[in-house]
Amino acid sequence: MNRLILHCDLDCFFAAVEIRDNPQYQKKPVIIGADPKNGKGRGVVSTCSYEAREFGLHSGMPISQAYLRCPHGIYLRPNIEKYHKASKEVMEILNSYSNDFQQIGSDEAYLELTEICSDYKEAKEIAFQIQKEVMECVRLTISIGIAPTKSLAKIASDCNKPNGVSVFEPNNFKELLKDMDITRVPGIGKKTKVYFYKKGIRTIGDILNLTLAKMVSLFGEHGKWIWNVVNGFDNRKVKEFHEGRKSISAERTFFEDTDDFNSILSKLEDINERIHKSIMKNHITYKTVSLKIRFEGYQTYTRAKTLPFHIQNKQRVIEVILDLMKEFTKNMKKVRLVGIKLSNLERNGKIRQTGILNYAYIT
Ligand code: TTP
Ligand code: MG
Repeated sequence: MNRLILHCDLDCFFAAVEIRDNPQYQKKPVIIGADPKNGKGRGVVSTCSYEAREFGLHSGMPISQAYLRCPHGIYLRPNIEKYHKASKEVMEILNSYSNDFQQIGSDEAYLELTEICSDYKEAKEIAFQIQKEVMECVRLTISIGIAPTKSLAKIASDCNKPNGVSVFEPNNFKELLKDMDITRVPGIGKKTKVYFYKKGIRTIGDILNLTLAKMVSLFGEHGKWIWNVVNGFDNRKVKEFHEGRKSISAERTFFEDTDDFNSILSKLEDINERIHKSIMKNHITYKTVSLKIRFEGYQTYTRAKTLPFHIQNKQRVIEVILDLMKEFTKNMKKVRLVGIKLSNLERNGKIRQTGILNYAYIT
């Protein structure tokens, strides 16, 4: 139960991209989907802006019905290529925060931060940092839920849209959930909710008041899943380390661009510490160490060094990184982002040792 999982979900994704690229659509009801043809069109709404949602419009609604409710809306056909590019850019940012990353569809992803953050406060800081980076780089807002399980994180990310961060901690999530409508639970949609309502179950609190046995007797296996979700029992992993993985990396953006060497070094040490938690847990050794550095104005450089054989040595990584930094320190501009990547991985690889405590590195 003391895991830290983030669920990130872009706000009204397709519509947000169109509004980003056409500022005249800001604060207007924007609907992406089929051509409404003055109310006679066929097809459905893909998504719509929050202003359009105030008229009752939503994904999947027939476009003709949407037009009836909101004839003055801005109706646009989807531009899938553009959304694909934005999605890729956002996912790259999200993936840079954790190697345990799982993309769902075009605008959602889970990140496991259990080994990366020590507490919920730290996870919340990362969530704000992600929002800032997504806004700066892709100019979109993203809502983030933080919780001890994947399903609770998904419920949380939906609680404070748009551009929200919601945190469910192990000791308070039931209190936060209890007054919510059962449709907040993934797996209870508009159709299924009717069965629950018929039994007098309307809020998540009503489910929390039932025993597992009662839920199973009422709704079978589905009831068991729902009961487990709201009670925080969901062991699904975000992503296990897999043999095919080519690298482990992490990067961080500074809240303010800096040329202070100590802050840069401490950020690098922090990143190094975090990736080594995963490295050690999965018994991985690596041979190539890469530095990524981005300066103000977005000039980005990567530099790598391949060692003569595989190692697992935090200190050595920092030494290599400092070595790779040297070429930039002469006329150092302000730094915006730093990252470390370890590649040429081997699982359960042999680590050469010289002393009892230190892993060897021979140049
Ligand atoms: P969602 O994340 O479900 O919706 P959203 O991002 O538009 O809105 P929210 O702020 O509530 O997260 O889906 C992501 C994109 O997928 C959405 O922008 C459009 C597309 N989509 C469809 O084309 N058809 C659909 O039925 C749904 C649900 C989504
Ligand atoms: Mg979304």
